[in-house]
Amino acid sequence: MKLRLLFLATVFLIGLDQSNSASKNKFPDYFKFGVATASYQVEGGWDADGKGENVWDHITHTNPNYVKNQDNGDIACDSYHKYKEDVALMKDMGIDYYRFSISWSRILPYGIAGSPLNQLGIDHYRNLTQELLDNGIEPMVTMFHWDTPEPLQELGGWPNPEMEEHFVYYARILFEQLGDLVKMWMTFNEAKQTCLEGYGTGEKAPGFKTSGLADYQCAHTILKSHAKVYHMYEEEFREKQGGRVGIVIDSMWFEPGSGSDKDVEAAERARQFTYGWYGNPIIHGNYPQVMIDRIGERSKKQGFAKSRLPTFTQEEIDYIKGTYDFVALNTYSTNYTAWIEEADISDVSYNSDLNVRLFVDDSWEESASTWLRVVPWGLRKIVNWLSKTYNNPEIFITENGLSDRGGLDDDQRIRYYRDYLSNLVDAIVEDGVNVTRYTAWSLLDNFEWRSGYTEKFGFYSVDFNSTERTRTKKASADYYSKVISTRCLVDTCN
Ligand code: PNW
Repeated sequence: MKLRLLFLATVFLIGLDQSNSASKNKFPDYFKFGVATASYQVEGGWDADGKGENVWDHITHTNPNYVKNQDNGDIACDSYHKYKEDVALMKDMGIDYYRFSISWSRILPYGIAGSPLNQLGIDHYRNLTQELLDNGIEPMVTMFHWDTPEPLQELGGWPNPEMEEHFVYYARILFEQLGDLVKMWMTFNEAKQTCLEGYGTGEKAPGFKTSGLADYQCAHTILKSHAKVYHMYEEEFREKQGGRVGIVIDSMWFEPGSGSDKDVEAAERARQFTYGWYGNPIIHGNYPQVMIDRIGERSKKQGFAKSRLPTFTQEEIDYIKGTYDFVALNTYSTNYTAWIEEADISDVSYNSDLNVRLFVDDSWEESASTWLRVVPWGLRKIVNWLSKTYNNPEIFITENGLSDRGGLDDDQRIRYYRDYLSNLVDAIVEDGVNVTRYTAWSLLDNFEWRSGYTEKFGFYSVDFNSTERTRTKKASADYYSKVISTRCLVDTCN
């Protein structure tokens, strides 16, 4: 009984503390707020107007149990047809920019360099972009958000270095066909998820499990493809179009599980194996030294004649280094890290190369996603780390948000945004970190990959049982609108 009272009192105090915890700092005038979606998760129209098949179409059609409830993105939110309504919802919220992705298979149904262009696909994205501009919303485009054209997967997908040629061909079409309207480009969304989950753990399409090999090959191709597209824009388009190009990298914040040197080392190693795997080559020219050393040593002991981590030549290092106009981060949560004894040498995998135990504090509030605990202070720490590690670059938060099981009175989401944004504004105003954009995931409840439609991230709920895919506003949409219009989290800001 006593314990129970203590518990209730603590919950009350924490609750009280949280309700007063929103920072009084104000977001600077230049700061912009957006929302994000991705093609396969919202568009539907999976074979509409000549679109080709991609790896998510393929896996959900050939292996329906891959996704919870046998859900798929065939219709999703039907945004392919309802894009004008989506734009109206954003306008109503006062959103500054919309981060969406382009479906490669709509533009090039065969995916392959030199294959026929599907004009109706181009028309769709020109219409969407024009609709955004007409409503005062800036388009921010991701070229690739995990939906590899199936014919390219059948040639091996991202571990195959030839993907570079195909991706560059596709990217050129986008610059040529949309570059007059789009000024903000991101080549890849979360290459770590594409590579580690798509080819390492099998958690995402195409579902291969060759960790410690194919995942590193995949990353290598993606990094080279990104660099080539960046240089192509620089040399052939930038002068005329005046846009900016970057890559989106995802990472949790990794906090040492104790103050011991070893746990501190484990945390930094986890950061380098996550953000650094992609960020280090693009910003500093090469993989993080800790990856080169550890994967090199383990490969040697395992009898490989060369490291399983591919190497960049000096020429490639010089070419990749600096291929960004901003640093973009998707982040949702935090893990603690602990140092552990070296993994058995016979184990070939990314996880053994990293060799860190990750865990959470059971008291951290849960969401509908197992990997997503609510840890607002992690956001302040990770942007400080980025700023310090990469020489104070301009940073965009390109995704951040919370999943629940549904409902229009989504208090938990409101608290999530308030507390994460509170930490973000303090990082900007008090710590001097140069974050200029914040993007909420997501505009709509949508297809959450392996979890299908069971985990909801949207400001608007979508009725997936109705052919109309009716959208209904949640309380969090009004909250976010108010933050955007006031640039502050409480009624009285400094
Ligand atoms: C992102 N993690 O993925 C994706 O870009 C979105 O497509 C997705 O819907 C959204 O987050 C929510 O899941 C991530 O475990 C998934 O740290 C998991 C992690 C990070 C990003």
